[in-house]
Amino acid sequence: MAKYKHTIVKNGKGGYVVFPPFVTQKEMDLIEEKFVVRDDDVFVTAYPKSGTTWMEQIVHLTLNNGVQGDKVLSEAVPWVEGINRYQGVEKLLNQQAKPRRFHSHLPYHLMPGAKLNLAKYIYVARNPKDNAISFYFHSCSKLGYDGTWDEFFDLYIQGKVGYGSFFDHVLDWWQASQKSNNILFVKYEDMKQDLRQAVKTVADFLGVKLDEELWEAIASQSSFESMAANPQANLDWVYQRPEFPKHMRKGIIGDWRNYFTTEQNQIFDEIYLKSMKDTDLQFDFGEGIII
Ligand code: PPS
Repeated sequence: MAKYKHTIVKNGKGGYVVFPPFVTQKEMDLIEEKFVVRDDDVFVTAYPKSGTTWMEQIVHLTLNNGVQGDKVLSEAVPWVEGINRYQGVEKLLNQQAKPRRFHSHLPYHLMPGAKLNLAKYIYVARNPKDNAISFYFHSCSKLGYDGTWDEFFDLYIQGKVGYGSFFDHVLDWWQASQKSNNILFVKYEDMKQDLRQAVKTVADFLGVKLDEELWEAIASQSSFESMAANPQANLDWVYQRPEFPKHMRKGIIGDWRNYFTTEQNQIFDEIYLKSMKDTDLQFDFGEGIII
């Protein structure tokens, strides 16, 4: 089996979780030690490949009066786990932007301030079949993974990919969101179905009043087509392998049908139903399948 590079960190619940190799226990300890959360901080958070960048764009434009500005999105809404690797502690925490805004893929129990409701958190979730496909392409294009889809599928269903099991991640955030007004839980598929409404929901959550013009400007600059054509959003990654698609790959619901075999679909459905049996959370898998 192809090697998926990873590290293992403490999951904040007495166990361990698989992380991408560049987010080690060292970064997590640094975050715990240095990251002082402010009550007006805004965190965009998601299991990887669920629409994080999309929500970063909406939040950034909403808090920036619809103006994209000079910075690339990953600097305008910096990455918490990049505390050591990219921006460094000072740059991450002493942002010019007010309120400060961040993005992260951390599980609920590791997210700065989340358990104490110290800030605002917008969590984006996506149906796990499309998520797995997007994750596979991301792993090949940007993380140097050279395995097949079939091999990746096995890793994904075992939670042996970066940030661990989809189900643990999403369900912890979902349960927390049911008990907290500080967590807005948004689904990728709902954003896809009605982007204008998603923008409104986010603006309301952040306490930003939208007039029609601003509302339209944010929605239009957050469409897949706009973001794909925007080099500040559709970043050229240093590690990007050119033979694979860029970050804005397809941006659709139901692409999993082009890759899942019938057998993989059966295996996945069993795992899905078992993992989701105690929750009222449902996902839209496209073509009217909502489970
Ligand atoms: S990452 O690397 O974890 O931050 O990736 P993330 O941004 O969470 O997810 C990338 C997928 O989101 C899609 N995307 C969008 N879809 C629809 N509309 C818009 N505006 C949009 N922006 C990003 C992106 O295309 C990736 O999904 P796939 O299925 O791979 O295309």
